[in-house]
Amino acid sequence: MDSDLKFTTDIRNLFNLFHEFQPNNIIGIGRESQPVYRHVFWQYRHENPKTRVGDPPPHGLTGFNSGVLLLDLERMRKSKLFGQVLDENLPENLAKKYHFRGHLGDQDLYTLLHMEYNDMFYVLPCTWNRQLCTYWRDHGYKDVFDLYFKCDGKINVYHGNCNTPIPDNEG
Ligand SMILES: [Mn+2]
Repeated sequence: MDSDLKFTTDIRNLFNLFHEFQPNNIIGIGRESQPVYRHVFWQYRHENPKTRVGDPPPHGLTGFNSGVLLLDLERMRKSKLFGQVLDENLPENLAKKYHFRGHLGDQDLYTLLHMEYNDMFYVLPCTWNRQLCTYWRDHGYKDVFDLYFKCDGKINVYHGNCNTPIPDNEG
């Protein structure tokens, strides 16, 4: 977990989401709640107009935010595919295929893997990583911002990313 999170519920309830994993899921992670990967995948989207890559929820491959992660370490160690991620140049090949140049560290890797290997990931509901940063609203994406940012339901974990204050009355 990131250090800029605030829980409004028992952390046990987060751990219990491991039970929601499908057999091939090895990592649980929430969607990125800004259109940053719509931006990063711009060229791929341009060349593949019907792609879901970079599209908003609920049907898009939106990209991930790694502020909250559920890592099934046993499955990660046993996964042949994840072993290839660590040992071979698989990430480099995917980056070429998707014209991907990231800048957000580990979540870029998870995002890129999701484009190719959907079922490696359990997608956490947005209420478990409610990101508050609105940087991209004012940097060219006002028209689609809310499609990404919207998160209905009772928030379990607030994420004050890009130094956004978490209001005191929220949890
Ligand atoms: Mn953070």
